[in-house]
Amino acid sequence: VQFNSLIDEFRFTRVLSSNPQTKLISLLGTIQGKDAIVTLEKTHFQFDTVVANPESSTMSLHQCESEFSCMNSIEKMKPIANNDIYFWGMSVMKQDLELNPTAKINLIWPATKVHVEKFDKQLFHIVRETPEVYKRIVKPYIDEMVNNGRLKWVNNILHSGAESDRVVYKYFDEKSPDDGFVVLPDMKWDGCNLDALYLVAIVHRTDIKSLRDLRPEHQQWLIDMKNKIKSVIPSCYNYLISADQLRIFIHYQPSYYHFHIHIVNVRHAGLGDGIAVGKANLIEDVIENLNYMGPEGYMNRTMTYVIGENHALWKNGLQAELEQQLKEDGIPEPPVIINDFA
Ligand code: M7G
Repeated sequence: VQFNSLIDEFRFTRVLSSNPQTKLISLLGTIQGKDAIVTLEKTHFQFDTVVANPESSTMSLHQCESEFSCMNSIEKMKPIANNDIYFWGMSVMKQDLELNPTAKINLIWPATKVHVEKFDKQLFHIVRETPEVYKRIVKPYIDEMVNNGRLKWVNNILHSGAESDRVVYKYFDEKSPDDGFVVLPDMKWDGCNLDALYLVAIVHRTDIKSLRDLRPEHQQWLIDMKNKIKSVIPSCYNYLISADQLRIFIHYQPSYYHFHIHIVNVRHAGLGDGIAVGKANLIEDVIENLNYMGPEGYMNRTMTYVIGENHALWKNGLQAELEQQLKEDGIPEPPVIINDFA
C-alpha cells in the first residue's frame, strides 16, 4: 500500500488531540472504512547544516548558511503591530520536500481501539502499582498485549528486515544472541533535525516485557547496552551530539511490551509526557536501583506512574485501586463543586 494514496483517501471524523506547544495535531478518520489516525507535526527550524569538508574526512558544521536556515528562508512578511522597541508579524518561509519540509505525517491504519484511546483527549491520574496490583491487574493485560499482534512491527525489525536501511547500530554476537539489540530512528523523529534526535533501541531477547521484569542479573547487560549506545551514537551523527547529551530512558507503562530503550537529544523538550516523571525512567537510575531491590528486582517494587482514563488498565482496575489508595492514605475527598458560570 502506498502511503500517499492512503493519505488521499483519509476521511476526517474528529480531532483526537491538539497541542499548540508541540505543534502536533492528531486526527481520527477512516480510510476504506477502517479507523485511521493521522498525526501532523510542524517541523522545527533549521540552523545547522552538516557539510563535507574537502580537506579532511570529517564533516563540519555550518550555521545559518543554507538557503533554508531560519532567517534565510523568509520569503514574505506581514507586520502585525509594533510598540516602542517591540515588533511582531507573520511570515511565509521557503519550503522544500527534501531540504525543508513543512510537517511530518504519521499514519496508523488500520488503527485499533487501543491506538484511538491512546491518542484521544483524556484525564490523567497518578497511581501506585504495588507488586500485588501488578500481578492481579497489569500482568494479565501485558500477556494479552504480547499475544495480540501488536508487536508485529518489532518482529518485523528484528527478523524481517523492516526499516533495515535505517538501522544506525546493530549489536549481535552469536555466542550470546540474547544480548543483541538494534538502534534505529524512532517513528517520532523526522530523521533530520538533530535537536529532536529520537532513536529507539530494541533488544533481541523476548523474556523482558517491561521494567517490571528487570532483576539484578540484568544489570550488567543494561550497563553494556548503555555504554555501547553512548559510544556509538555520537559517531553516527558526526559528533554533533555527545554521549552526555543523550537522554536514555525506559517507559513505564510502555505502549509496547517488548523491552526497548528511548534515546533522545537532551535538548528535545517537546515530547509531552514522554519524557516526564511518572513515565520516563533514566537508564542510569534503573541500573542503580537494581543494587537495592533484592533478587526479584523491579518485581518487588511499588511503581508510581501516570495513567490516562482511556487506558484499559484504568478501566480494568487501576481506577478502583486509586480510590482505595486515597482512602488508605487518608486523603480527603474533594468537595462537590457546583459550576455556576453562566
Ligand atoms: P513505548 O514506550 O512503548 O510507547 O515506546 P510510547 O512512547 O509510544 O508511549 C515505543 C516507541 O517505539 C515509541 O517511541 C514509538 O514512537 C516507537 N515506534 C512505534 N512503532 C510502531 C514504530 C515503528 O514501526 N518503527 C519505529 N522505528 N519506531 C516505532
